[in-house]
Amino acid sequence: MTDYWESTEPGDGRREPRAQRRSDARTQSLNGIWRFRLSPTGAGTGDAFLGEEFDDTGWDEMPVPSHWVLEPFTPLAGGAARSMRGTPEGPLYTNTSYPIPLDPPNVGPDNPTGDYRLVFDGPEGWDAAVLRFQGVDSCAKVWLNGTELGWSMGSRLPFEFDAPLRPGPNVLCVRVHRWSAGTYLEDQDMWWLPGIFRDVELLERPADGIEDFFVHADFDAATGIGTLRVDAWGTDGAICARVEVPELGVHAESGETVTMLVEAWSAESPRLYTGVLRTPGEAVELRIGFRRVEVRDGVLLANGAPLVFRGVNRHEHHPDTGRTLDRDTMRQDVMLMKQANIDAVRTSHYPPHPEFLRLCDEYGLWVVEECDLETHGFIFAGWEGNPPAEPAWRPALLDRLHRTVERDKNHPSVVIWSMANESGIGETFGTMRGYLAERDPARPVLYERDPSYRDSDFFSLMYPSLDELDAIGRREEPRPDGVTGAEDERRRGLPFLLVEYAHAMGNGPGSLQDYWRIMTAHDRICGGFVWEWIDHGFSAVDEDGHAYVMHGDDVIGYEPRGGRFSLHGLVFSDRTPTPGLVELARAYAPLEITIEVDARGRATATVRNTRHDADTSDVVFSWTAESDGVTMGSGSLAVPILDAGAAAVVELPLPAPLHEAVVTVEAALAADAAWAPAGHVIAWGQGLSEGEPPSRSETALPPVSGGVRAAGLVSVGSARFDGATGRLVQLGGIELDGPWLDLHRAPTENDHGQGSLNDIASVWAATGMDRMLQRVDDVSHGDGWLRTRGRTAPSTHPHAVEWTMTWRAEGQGVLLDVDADFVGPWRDTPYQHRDIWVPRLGLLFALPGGMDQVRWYGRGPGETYVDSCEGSRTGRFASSIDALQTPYPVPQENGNHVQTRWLEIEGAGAMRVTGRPEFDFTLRRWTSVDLERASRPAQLVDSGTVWLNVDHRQQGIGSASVGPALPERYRVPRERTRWSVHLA
Ligand code: IPT
Repeated sequence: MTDYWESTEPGDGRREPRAQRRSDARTQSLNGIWRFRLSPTGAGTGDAFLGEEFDDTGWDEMPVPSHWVLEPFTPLAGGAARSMRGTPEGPLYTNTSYPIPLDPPNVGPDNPTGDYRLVFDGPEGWDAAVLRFQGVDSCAKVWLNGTELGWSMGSRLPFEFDAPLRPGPNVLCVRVHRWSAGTYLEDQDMWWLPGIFRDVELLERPADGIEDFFVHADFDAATGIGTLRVDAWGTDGAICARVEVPELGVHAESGETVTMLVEAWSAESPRLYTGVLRTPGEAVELRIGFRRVEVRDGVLLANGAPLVFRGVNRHEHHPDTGRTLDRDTMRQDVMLMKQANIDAVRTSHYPPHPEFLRLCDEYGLWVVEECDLETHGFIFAGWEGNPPAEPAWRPALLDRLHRTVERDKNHPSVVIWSMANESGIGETFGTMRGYLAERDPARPVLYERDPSYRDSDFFSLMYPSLDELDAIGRREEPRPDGVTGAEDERRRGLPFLLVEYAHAMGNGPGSLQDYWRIMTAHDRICGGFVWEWIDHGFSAVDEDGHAYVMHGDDVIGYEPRGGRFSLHGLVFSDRTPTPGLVELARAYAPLEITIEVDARGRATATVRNTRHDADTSDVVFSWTAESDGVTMGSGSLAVPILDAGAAAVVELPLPAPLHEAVVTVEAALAADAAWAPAGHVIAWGQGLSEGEPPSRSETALPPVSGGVRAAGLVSVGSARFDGATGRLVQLGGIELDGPWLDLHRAPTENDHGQGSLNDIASVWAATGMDRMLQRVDDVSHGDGWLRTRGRTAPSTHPHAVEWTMTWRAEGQGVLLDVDADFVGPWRDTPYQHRDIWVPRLGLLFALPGGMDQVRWYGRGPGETYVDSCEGSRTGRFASSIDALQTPYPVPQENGNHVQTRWLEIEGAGAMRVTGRPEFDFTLRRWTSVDLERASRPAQLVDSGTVWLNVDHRQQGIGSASVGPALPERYRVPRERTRWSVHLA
């Protein structure tokens, strides 16, 4: 006989799935400290623990809810209680592969199994009770007072049993298997975290209670009429219950349809009407949001208006408790999202804790709710035996969908059901789709992975390039392989939903604005969901007491590991926003503000309301004008109230006339909102007036001579050079060294590509970009000038950059002109099949370690890259050098600033770099090579020198760890380049 945990059946003995609710029926939480014992095989501790007399005092204690792999307890081998983190017994992270041999539905005898035991006093005076588990990973069998109630799989889904309680002490026993047949359906890219990780509760079931209910609340945008029908069921089928919504004057019966004028629900205007559904035995809270979501003429509409999701994918994660989240943490996610102008969430890749959806209803987020289903790892079997294609698995797949839909059907925020993530193709999707069409025809259905899209109301892809997305928007995408003409034609008529885009792993993603511009340019595209919201890292401390963030590669002695792919969020594991979230907030801004400043210093602002439905009555506007970062004027700005989609042009009362002015208009919340205080900036725009190009003095220099080298120091204005090497050694009062022509950066996660695909970092390593040697061929100088000519190249290879640096005294300092050319057979090498480009083209200086403060004028205050800078303003900023570093948990290139006009560095003396016209800079206390070598932040130590990179250009950050290669326009082209910079 097969063991139940290796059965393709979803469970046994459970009650029918039904709606989550708040009701006046009593509840008793069984959360708390339980007794726990881990065993190495599926047999657990045997049957003894079921006995009432069993003495469990020698067992471990385990909080419920929690994942046992994250809590301290006695290891299988014995010894003192400790956490399993970092060992193969602890949390394991895989991306696509299964952590067990692919032999469905078997998982093998080695199956860590936790026996849980709780003795509790039963409630008094209840008619009947239900025992509910909100989530157990991955399979649980349950006994009450020695009697088996049943078992269940489906980790992120609730299950319930009738619970024959008795007065006084009751004994609840739960056996939880780490691996089960359900594991084959749960191959989401995340940590494998077993345990009773969501709430356990007793629910009173009053006689004449409401077993289940379904709120149908439609909204007709043309008339403003809401249509309400609440269906109700008791244990024996449909029942008659009272529907009371006092605010709407509704006093109706279940099953009855009533209509009235209402305000619609939307993410921007989350209007909820509170009511009660009542039988003699029970009163259930109703939170009704009227809205209609539909696909019409290939466009997704909500309440009659096109819906474009400003979305993110959200996993549940906490750096200490894994997927056990408290309400405050869920609320924090919602607040942070709303503050960053995010209006939609895909619950990748499973139903979240039900409280999260309640918050989405209340605060306003559109939700694409995904069923707990992913069979990604069948890719390693060529999709042979993929569960959606195997009839034996059909009940299990349907069970998961039923439990998703039945639990969450009453949430207005849930607007789309997603049947699965990355689960190949199979007939069962048709069955699932059929169930949805019948049970809940009011919500469109998504499934991304089947190229025929026959069971989906959306055409959808992950990680297309900008060009591919644009072609899709124009409905000109190529026909995919393996689909029929009819399927292709149907698909072309569907709206396009970008289910995942922009890979926020490490320092990334780039191109958020580019994607958003394409998404909003075409009706067909109903928005997208960034991958993803949060890094999945665990808090950890190394042997030396340094805190670090544990990722998939930190599990020692275990394969396969998904490695650092566990860290790809817009917020770090502790929910600190990354620079990527700053950029996204601007891309998703609900108002578009563009400013034009003409030559006479007159400025106008065009404000366009790009919200879905809300007007701008909640917003106040203000303006500021700055010249070289100094405020010249500011004030509030009267902008008429704009309906969604409307625009206005207003003139700005600038003080006249301004030279090189930056004019900023901000839109901020006029009053406190539920999700942000008054004054929170939701959108801004900037305009720049053109200044005069800086004048430059040209001294005629003699042509480059051969081999002249001076001894000792050579002065040019306030600068002094080593006559032999031509290197700058003194500037004003400070001693420094350099510049070296620098082509290298510490690769970002995205530079590493995915596998061998788009792995530009290994091309850089092969081309020796990190070990360039600088040779000086010639130094010549005269009155007020010095010129150095040289060649920068790695050992081994024939390719090089030849350059000339010419210095002239100018003003208080020196003007440097650089002329650099790529020479040699950059392609005639063993790696010629790869496209080679360089990460940066610029100059590296070594400054005294005593430098510590910076001021600059350019983009800021956070880090910026050429493909991720529109979320940062142009202005004057100040920081310490230490605060310029973004603490990515895996060290990599960070802290760049594009479009810098000038930079002042202070500490051990002062230095100023002025762009002609602009440059990129980074400043750090370690080198790029140190940054590349470090695997944890604590390994980055002060080298005693401050390293300043002044780049003509650094390449963008992109999304290549999963997405397309970096678009060409964000690369650093390998071509002859001339640029200038002034140092003083
Ligand atoms: C895609 C997955 O759906 C998501 O869970 C995550 O793994 C992401 O990739 C990468 O971080 S699937 C991939 C094959 C594009």
